[in-house]
Amino acid sequence: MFSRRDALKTIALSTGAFSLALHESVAQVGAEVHKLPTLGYDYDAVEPFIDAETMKLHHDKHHATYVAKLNQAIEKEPSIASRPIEDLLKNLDSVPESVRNDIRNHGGGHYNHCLLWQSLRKKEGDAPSGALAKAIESTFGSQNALEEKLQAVALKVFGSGWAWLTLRDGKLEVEATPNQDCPLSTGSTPLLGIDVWEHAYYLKYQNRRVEYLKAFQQVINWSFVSERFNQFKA
Ligand code: MN3
Repeated sequence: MFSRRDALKTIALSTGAFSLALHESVAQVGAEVHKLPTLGYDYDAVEPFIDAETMKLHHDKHHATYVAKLNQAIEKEPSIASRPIEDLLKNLDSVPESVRNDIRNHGGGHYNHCLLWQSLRKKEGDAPSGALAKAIESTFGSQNALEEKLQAVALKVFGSGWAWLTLRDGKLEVEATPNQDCPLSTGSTPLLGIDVWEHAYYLKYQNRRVEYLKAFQQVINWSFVSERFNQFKA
């Protein structure tokens, strides 16, 4: 019997040493190509703005489900197992049609939430710095104007989706996506994502999305967003 593992090894052998290592590790962990990252802080780290119970459920259940379903899709299409999630989301057209929607929804869900956890921080009073601070001023007029725009766009998302601060063609932009669609799929780079699915706020804020958005603004890790801007602006 020629197993999938052997098949992967054979493909890998024909494409060089680096690929071999990558495919070997993929084969060793079976279907679990993508992993749920840790939050990097405690569930109660951003209390009282976002409560610990919501953080735990959001990370341990919702994000974990995106990762599990992403891995199930990859199990069906091992040809995409070695491709980074960014590559899949940027090039959805190149993903086999049988799993394209799964990659869009669950791959997007995985990527978006990885970014989300890193965008939250414990310390209050953090603000954009350096090049990002300057770009915000020249693009939106002020930090306050950016925050108002983010809130307005997030409030307008009908049903489930995200509001984003992105870099598109080298310029800052505020945009929204439905469901788990990732800005990478339409050619921009997300710097900051605000999750406006009800699962992100319903336990504490119920239907009061605007209160959640105001609280979210208090726990944005602007140092992370500033570093990300420098990384992708270059
Ligand atoms: Mn979510």
